[in-house]
Amino acid sequence: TSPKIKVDLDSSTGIAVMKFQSPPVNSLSLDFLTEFAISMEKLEMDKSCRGVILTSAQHKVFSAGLDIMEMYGKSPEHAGEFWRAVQEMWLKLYGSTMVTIAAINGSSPAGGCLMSMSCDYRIMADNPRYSIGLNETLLGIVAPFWFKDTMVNTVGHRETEKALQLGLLYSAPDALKVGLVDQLVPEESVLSTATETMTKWLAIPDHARQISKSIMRKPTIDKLASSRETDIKYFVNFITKDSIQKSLGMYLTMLKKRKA
Ligand code: CO8
Repeated sequence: TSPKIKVDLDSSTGIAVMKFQSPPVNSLSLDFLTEFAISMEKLEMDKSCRGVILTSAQHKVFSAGLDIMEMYGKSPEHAGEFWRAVQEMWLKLYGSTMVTIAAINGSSPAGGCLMSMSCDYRIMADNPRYSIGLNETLLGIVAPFWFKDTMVNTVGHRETEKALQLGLLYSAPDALKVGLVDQLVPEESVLSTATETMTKWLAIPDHARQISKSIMRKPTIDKLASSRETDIKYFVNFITKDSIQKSLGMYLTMLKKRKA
């Protein structure tokens, strides 16, 4: 199978670009998440790499979030394996010692928003048609505590409280207003701006920046790291409920219909 993520490391600058190329919408399947974790691990261990830019090769979509097909009509064993991979993605990204920048060149709902928020800095294309947010409640499912924690750490408690209950998807301009993204630029400049920003972040002494990042993020990471099995059990129990499967089924039908 062809790679779902293209990794280009420029060892002269220390900047790697991870380009998601899993058509049509870069949904986070088990295969995608596994590849992501392996790529992150390789870059983390590579002394010549100090920063990673995440971006999409797809037109209009950064990532559609978790692959709903991995949660629909699957066995508890599969659901558990999938959820472990989702945890792994977040632990590796939120806890990375490298500088991470999301170059959000399209819509970024749910798991896509989580990935973006897990980076150190977010640059989004200034297209009002692109949206980003944790819209889980719209699917009748619930964003887990560590999704919530990541959003609280990004935009604060009050905004998160509203956003999670309403399943808010913010247009790019609204996302900038609430601080969900740091900067909007024309679509064609998203990647070049990310590279320029990365250069500034890399000018800071690594050890001092890394420790500062860890001071900010470690308590949030430890909460999940110390309760992974409980979190997996909770997810599997939740997602395999008939009522939740029914909600997901209805949402999938709506997705397909909307297209026609
Ligand atoms: N998973 C699987 N398939 C998807 C997904 C997805 N997340 N998103 C889109 N698709 C499929 C569509 O059904 C469609 O399939 P087909 O071609 O067979 O009809 C195809 O991808 C293309 O989609 P669109 O035609 O909709 O493409 P657009 O470019 O018009 O729109 C969007 C792109 C904006 C990304 C749109 O597809 C969209 O809104 N997708 C849904 C996004 C979403 O709601 N994701 C939520 C996933 S849940 C999650 O990430 C966290 C869950 C936490 C679980 C906690 C439980 C305890």
